[in-house]
Amino acid sequence: MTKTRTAPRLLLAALAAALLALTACPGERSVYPKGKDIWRFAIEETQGSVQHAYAMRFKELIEERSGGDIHVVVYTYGTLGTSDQITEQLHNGTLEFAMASPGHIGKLIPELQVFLLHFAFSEDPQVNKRALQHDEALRSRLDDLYARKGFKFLDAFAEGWMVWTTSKSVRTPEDLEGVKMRVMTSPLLLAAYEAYGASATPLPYSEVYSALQLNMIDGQVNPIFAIEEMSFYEVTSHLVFPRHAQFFTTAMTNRGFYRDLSPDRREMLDGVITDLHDYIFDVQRRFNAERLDEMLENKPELEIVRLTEEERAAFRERAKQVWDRYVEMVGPTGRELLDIIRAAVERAEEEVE
Ligand code: 6CS
Repeated sequence: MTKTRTAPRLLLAALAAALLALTACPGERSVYPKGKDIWRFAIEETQGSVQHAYAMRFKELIEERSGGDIHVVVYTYGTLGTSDQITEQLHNGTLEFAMASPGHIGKLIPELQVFLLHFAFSEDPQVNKRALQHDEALRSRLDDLYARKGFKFLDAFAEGWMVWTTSKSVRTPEDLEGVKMRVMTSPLLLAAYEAYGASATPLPYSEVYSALQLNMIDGQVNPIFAIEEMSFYEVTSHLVFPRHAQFFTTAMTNRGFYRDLSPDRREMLDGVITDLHDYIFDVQRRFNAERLDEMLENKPELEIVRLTEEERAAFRERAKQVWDRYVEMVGPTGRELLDIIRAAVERAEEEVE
């Protein structure tokens, strides 16, 4: 967020505020109810997604626990622009809450690209859940990183295993040679896919379907629920399961807004965020299982490729150089966060056993 762009930013903020007053997710009233505090929450995904389930449950709990004094408006992806634009609006204070996936916000907070490293977290989603939910060293480090940019970190959670959609079978890094893979817009993802020989193409989420359809890219990577919900499977022939990484996202709020909340409201909000962690873990697991079945029902000719342990090892080997690249790109604070995460995962592994 540079300081030199104040005037355009104010104009954009005014436009966003006008849009915010007029638009809302279907099912919402387009005019804010009178006499209630309005909390606006923008997500990076469409209806029926994991983030949508999160935001709708957030709305339900906040409205209930505030005794109806707060009205939450949820903005689905596209309503207010791309992920980068949502982040900007949260920073400006035209939104109170937003989802921020490291694949995009990693441009602004480079350390967060640690969440994009392959083979860096546990293969047991329960272990990662525990580390993200309970490890104080990790959570307070994340809080510092968000604070430096004017945000308040609320939570981080996984939305499922990343799956490649490709136009051919991929079992080795050589199979990815020259394959144009769409990635999110954080620079580390270029290094991650280039280490496998692929040609990484950063694009906003909203442009992926047409890029696949027009053969501008050969593949992309996302969790199963997203591949179904965004219809990427319609324009792909193979679903490849390398289990190299999970899709992580974070929920955040405007720091000034959080600071100015009354102690009661802050406690209520913190409680809702804590309760959502368990809720969303079950939702993502269910969505990813159900949506795979749905896709196969709609398109039985989809080829499913599940990599063996031996095949995964070849990718793991190449991924290690990207960990070094991450430290080179981000510097000592990146190294520190990587070490904190590895230690948090190790501790959680012992606790989950
Ligand atoms: O690929 C993306 O850009 C997006 N994927 C998901 C599952 N959520 C948000 C993110 O922007």
